[in-house]
Amino acid sequence: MSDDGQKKEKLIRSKEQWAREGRLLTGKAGDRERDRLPPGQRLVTTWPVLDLGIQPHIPTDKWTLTIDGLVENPVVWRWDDFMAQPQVEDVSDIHCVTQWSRYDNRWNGVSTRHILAVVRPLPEVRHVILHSYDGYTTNVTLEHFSDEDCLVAHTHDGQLISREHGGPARLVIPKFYFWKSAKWIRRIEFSDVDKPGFWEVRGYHNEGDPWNEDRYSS
Ligand SMILES: Nc1nc2c(c(=O)[nH]1)N[C@H]1C(S)=C(S)[C@@H](COP(=O)(O)O)O[C@H]1N2
Ligand SMILES: [Mo]
Repeated sequence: MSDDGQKKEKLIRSKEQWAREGRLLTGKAGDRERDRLPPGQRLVTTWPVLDLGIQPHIPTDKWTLTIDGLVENPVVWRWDDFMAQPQVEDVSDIHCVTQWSRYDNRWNGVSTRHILAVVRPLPEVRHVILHSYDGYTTNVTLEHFSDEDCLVAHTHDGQLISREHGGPARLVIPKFYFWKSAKWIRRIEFSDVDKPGFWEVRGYHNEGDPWNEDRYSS
């Protein structure tokens, strides 16, 4: 195995171990109305980079976003198609399961509500599976995906999202731990069945609500 491959395996093993041991759990209940900072989190002003060590480079002229599965109108957007969709701005907080939180991130992009209006999921859809260019996947419920603060973002705090942070485009699902916010998004799949993603099959919680401290599955 390559050095990078070994580093990645080591990182994955240690996260799985954390999940088994329930590391970082405070056992305190949060209250999203009362506390801006969820239990066990600490505020940072930097923006850490977390991924599997592969940061795919997708030039915008090669980039496509496929939105399909159980929908009436599947689409494949090239970059220009994506940028021609109605644009939104949303300011939200990031909460990473590794305990850092970052306030007031200003995101620009295409809202998930607009995506729903374009593709029209069939009535049996309950889950949304996010597929990325690095092979990463993650799953969210249709309900969580449809929240008004969710978007496929190309810009963060006024600058195009850098490659390390998931550019040219990434999901932002602010109310859940940041592992749900897929970087380098390639495909959005609407499904009637749940398909736990990369971290969800390795011991992370299926929903990941920071105010419930949904870090791990057990
Ligand atoms: N495609 C992809 N998306 C991903 C990841 C990844 O490895 N690949 N890591 C997740 C995790 S665990 C976190 S905490 C955030 C980190 O985003 P950042 O590097 O922009 O802070 O991306 C999430 N999205
Ligand atoms: Mo993470």
